[in-house]
Amino acid sequence: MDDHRLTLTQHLLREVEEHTPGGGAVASILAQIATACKEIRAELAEVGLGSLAGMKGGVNVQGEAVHKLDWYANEVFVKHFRGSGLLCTLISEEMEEIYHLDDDCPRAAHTLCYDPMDGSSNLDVDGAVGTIFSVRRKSDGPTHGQPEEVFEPGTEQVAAGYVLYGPQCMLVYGVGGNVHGFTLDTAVGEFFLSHPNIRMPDYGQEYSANLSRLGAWDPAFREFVRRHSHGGGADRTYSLRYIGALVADFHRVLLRGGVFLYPGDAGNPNGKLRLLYEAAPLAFLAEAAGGAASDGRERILELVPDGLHVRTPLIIGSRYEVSTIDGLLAGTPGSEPAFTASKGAAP
Ligand code: FDP
Repeated sequence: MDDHRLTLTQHLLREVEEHTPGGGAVASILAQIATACKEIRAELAEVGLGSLAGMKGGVNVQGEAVHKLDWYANEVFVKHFRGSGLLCTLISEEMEEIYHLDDDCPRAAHTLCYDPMDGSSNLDVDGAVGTIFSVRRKSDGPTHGQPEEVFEPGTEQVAAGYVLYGPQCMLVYGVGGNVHGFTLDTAVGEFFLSHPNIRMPDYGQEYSANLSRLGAWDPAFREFVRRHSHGGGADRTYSLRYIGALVADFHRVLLRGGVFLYPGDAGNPNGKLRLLYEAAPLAFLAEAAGGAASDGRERILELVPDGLHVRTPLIIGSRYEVSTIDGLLAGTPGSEPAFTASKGAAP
């Protein structure tokens, strides 16, 4: 029996160094992220009993209430990268400004955009939460050290991924057009390869959205939900699954297919989710796994941010569902059948 288990570190050395320009540095960054996330996971396991339960007080740059763990997780990232020589710049949901690691910059060639604690409203109910990350090359041009350094499309990301703190702790990363998943063995304290070469199904059976906002959405989204609910007339009906933590909802879509959507609405034309450290990294993974991500008009990966914390509508998941919704938004619902899923005719 072959009981050899590939560790994340072994995998990074093999995959990232081989397939990514600057691979050694990128592999080291991803390994350091994994270490930071193991520390965060350990704290999460204790949080009900410890001093980090509850709200910190105050609001973040998004005007959202800050949980103590939002703040803690951000500090863990800063601590793990300061002095590492791996990153020049950090851009976090929890920091209004770009954060420079000046002493590291001469050696470092990359910038990290991250959401250290995604879905933190789940923390008080022992629900799943996550961390999202995106690695870009630092600019050596005139924008170096300025926020404009990351005002580039998501196609410029060299690696992206997330950690899901659920019943199991999973790390999923993508580089060079491949996506791989790892599960933490808590007894050993190491991530082991559990989901090699993840491919998102061409279509699924579930959709994920905060339906309480349905009345304020573009009618095209309402039409998708109406048609694909039981009795709606479409050949395919979907079940609704909504965890309320983007990482957890996306993870399900990545493995099982279907679609997650967080549209804009009249009061929030760009929706809620942030481009640089939520939508773009997950779009990078979705496309690498054979899925798609759009804002309803354009690929998420082609959107160019004009601020560190800009938001974007997000439709992400299997190609069939994303193209169906894009078709409804464009007023060309007849375009749906034009997409033929490779696993057989899209129903
Ligand atoms: P949270 O505010 O709890 O951090 O990005 C933030 C996020 O969660 C996502 O993880 C989640 O998908 C979304 O907001 C949930 O928003 P709604 O409460 O509007 O459904």
